Amino acid sequence: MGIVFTRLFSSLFGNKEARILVLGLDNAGKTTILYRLQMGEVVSTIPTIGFNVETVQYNNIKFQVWDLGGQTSIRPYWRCYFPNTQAIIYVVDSSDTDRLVVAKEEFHAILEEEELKGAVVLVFANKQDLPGALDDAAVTEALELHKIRNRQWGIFKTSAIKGEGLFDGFDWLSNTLKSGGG
Ligand SMILES: Nc1nc2c(ncn2[C@@H]2O[C@H](COP(=O)(O)OP(=O)(O)OP(=O)(O)O)[C@@H](O)[C@H]2O)c(=O)[nH]1
Ligand SMILES: [Mg+2]
Repeated sequence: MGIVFTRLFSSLFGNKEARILVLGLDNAGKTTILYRLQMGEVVSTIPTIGFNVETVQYNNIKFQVWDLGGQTSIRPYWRCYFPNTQAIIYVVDSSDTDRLVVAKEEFHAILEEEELKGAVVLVFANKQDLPGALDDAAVTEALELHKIRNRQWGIFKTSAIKGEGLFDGFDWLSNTLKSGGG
């Protein structure tokens, strides 16, 4: 199909494409979430050196999901992936309370980035199945989400291992993107 016809076809049926970055500290559960979304299964992961990218079709949106490694030495490379991003999914290990301050600092550094000014932000308070995990209200406070200005954001409690909360987050994200966010 020619490009014009493809575009017309897509707009008639509400198909939209979105480029999503999944960011967060190492061990937060980013890769587990990516494959849970894509395959509906828990896969055993190793720390990501570089990135994984998969396409996830959900709610008439074709999400191109980029999962980047979160280790300290790799974080400076996140910015190479910033251009043309419609949404960021920021994943937090809600049980790793010792590193929430670092998670907050990395998060607010991302929000400052010029190239990500228009991106919608979805936070996953992950690992809710673990004892001592902070709930969404506590993670909201720890990440200082209320300081966010001029941007649509949402937070959802998830357990990637149990498959809970991920699609609630994606519902919110697809509705937000369809209504013009990102
Ligand atoms: N209990 C529990 N463990 C989880 C959950 N999500 C991920 N994990 C585990 O946390 C560990 C790290 O998960 P990954 O998905 O590899 O983490 P990552 O954020 O991709 O880490 P990097 O690639 O190093 O940035 C693995 O042992 C996962 O099985 C969850 O919701 N609950
Ligand atoms: Mg990973």
